[in-house]
Amino acid sequence: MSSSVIDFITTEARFGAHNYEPIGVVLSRGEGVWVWDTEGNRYLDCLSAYSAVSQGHCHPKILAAMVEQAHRLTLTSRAFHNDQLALFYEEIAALTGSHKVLPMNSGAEAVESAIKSVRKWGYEVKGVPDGQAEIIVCANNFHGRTLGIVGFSTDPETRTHFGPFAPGFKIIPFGDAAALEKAITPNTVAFLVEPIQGEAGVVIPPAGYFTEVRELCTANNVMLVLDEIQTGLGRTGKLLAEQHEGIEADVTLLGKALSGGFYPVSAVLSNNDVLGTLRPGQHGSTFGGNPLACAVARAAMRVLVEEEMIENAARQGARFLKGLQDIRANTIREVRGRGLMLAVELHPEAGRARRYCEALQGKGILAKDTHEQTIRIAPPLVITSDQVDWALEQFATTLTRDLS
Ligand code: IF1
Repeated sequence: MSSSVIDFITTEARFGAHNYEPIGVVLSRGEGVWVWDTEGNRYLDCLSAYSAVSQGHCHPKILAAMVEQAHRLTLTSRAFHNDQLALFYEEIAALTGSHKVLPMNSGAEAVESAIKSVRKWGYEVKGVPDGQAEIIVCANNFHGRTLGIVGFSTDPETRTHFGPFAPGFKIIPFGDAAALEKAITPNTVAFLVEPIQGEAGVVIPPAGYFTEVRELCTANNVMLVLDEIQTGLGRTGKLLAEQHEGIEADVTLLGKALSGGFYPVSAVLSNNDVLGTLRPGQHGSTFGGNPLACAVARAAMRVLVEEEMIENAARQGARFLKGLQDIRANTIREVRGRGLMLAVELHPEAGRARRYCEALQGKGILAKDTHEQTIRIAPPLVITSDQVDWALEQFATTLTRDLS
């Protein structure tokens, strides 16, 4: 490593809270699927900033929209109207088939806003006694890092020594509809779940699970809240992951790629009166729904559709998944994926996934490990067949080595 790279890393270590353990690379430029480090080395980005850069790094049309808006008006607060918010509402509602939209900033803020809204709906519409609303979530969930959210995490890393936590959450196994049926009570207001568990290592539920979940929620007047912050906007080869299951959520959460990686933009989408329960002064945010965020998100949604990135994610995801499945390596326990949301789980005796990610870096691939044994693979949705084939060669040569 050159001295300048070491300077960046040591300076980060000197001043920064040590809440991440980044791979030893200092990035300075991105374009499409590629990123370059400060020494000019090029990498294929197989993380896409955890699916926030699905449209590819520095997409020129999103950039142009951001620059144009930034010259005109960036932030007004919601004390006044602006000329971008209504257009954002119309376009995201049309794209997702939603009727009501609550614009927020981070994904966690969208999750927290959804929790507040479904509780309020529970008390004011469903008739749950005040303070007794219950929300069911799944083990191994990941919905963000706020205190409310980590309070119902089952991962010790994300919750230890952050308590005390808010009550009102029940945890059931992911993929088990019978467990959901058993957990529902008259005070249950919602079931909050990821269509595919991302941080857990791209865990895909059994076929038919969400059909049963949808029926159970409908039958018990429980709001189905799908956290599509990572799975949404084309990542799994459809606009929303729920479409693979042929169901519709009552509340859908979007974030990350909603801005193409240019700006924190998230949204709570509702197909019923959940968001209708919010009255002026009962919820808000300084930056939520600001004109710059809306202009960026409008461009991010537009290019996703106009450049057929969702269809490409389905095509290239199938190619990538088959290529990974064809790798004959004793290190691989399981390959999982839907669209371009993929993962390779290693056998424990193969050693930590981190070691393989470091070896992949040497082959020009940036990928991230999760939970010790799994390598997540999520390139931008603009990846081409040639780039998939090249990436597969790097994975094959790396995964057939024993780095235990
Ligand atoms: C970190 C994980 C991924 C998310 C889902 C809500 C949020 C996220 C399904 C919150 C955010 C990010 C957070 C980031 C790393 C990354 C992550 F590894 F942490 F779990 F993607 F899997 N719902 N995920 O995936 O959105 O508030 O971050 O905008 O915290 O390290 P956010």
